[in-house]
Amino acid sequence: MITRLKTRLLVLATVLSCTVAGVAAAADVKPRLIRFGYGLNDESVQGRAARFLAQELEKISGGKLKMKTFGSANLGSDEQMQGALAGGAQEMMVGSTAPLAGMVKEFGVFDLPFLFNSEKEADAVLDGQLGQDLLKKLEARGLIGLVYWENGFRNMTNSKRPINRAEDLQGIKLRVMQNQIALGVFNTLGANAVPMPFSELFTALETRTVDGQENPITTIQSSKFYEVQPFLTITRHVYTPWVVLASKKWWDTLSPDEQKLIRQAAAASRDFERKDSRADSAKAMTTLEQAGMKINTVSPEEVARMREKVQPVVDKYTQELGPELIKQLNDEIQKARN
Ligand code: TK8
Repeated sequence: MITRLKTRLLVLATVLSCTVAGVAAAADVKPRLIRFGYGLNDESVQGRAARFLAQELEKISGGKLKMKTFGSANLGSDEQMQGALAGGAQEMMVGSTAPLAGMVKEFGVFDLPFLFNSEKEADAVLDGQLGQDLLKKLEARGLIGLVYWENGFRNMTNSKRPINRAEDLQGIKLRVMQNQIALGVFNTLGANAVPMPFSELFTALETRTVDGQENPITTIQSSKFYEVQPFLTITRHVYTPWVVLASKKWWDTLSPDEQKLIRQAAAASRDFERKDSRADSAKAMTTLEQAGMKINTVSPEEVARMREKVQPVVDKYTQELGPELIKQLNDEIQKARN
């Protein structure tokens, strides 16, 4: 009797521990602590998705893969973190594609203005052949590109005047991301473009070191740019993706089971983040209006004029990035559009 009960208990205990630890128990997964850095604050879309990723990873690894998230560029700007990952000093991060173009120039395709018309087109290209090929190119630079999150369509804010026409940008010192194409585009439109890491931006706007900047609505709201920027102009001039990255040096020390769990959690975070970003964008617009920002939208005719103005920059970088790549890009967009 007693022995039977003991056996039963033993069986029960084994079943329980397997279920609790899930896949991770059987698989080759060691306890690890992963540092994950990002540039925006904890209340941003980025912050919420980082917490989601950490929770998801901990859950599916049975508590073994723990992620500590560091927002507000506490581990450094996008560029600094890219360097830390490549050198193996930090495990993971999420950041914009624009500064990545310094490592793999082809990421510059996402800095070409007025490319995508909708989030759907962006998703198709990012999750399709071109987007995935670009992620693979990162390996030679010491980075593993996992998934794309949405940063989003960018709009302009400034402290001087509403932008109705490109000419209104004359004399405006406009902070741009650290990227050659962005610099060329905004100087050609007539602004005085100033490249600067995001981590220095709020202070630069507050002290009037620069007059304006451009970012998605979600960021303008979460980073409280409305406190120092009275004018918001809806231009949707470019769509910037964020990329979730891992250090290749570190990645190569992981077991295939561990890599699989991280890829799985990253994919779940992508779906969560895109949905959250799109819902947040609509809400953020209302918040910005209530905060007293003066909001205008550039007319489709003016967008067409701006497009024409920046065409020489697009032509220049089409040559530099490779006309075949740009053709593939336009074909994939066209396919998503139809
Ligand atoms: C945050 C940045 C930000 C980007 C920028 O680290 O720099 O303006 O849009 O999201 O990556």
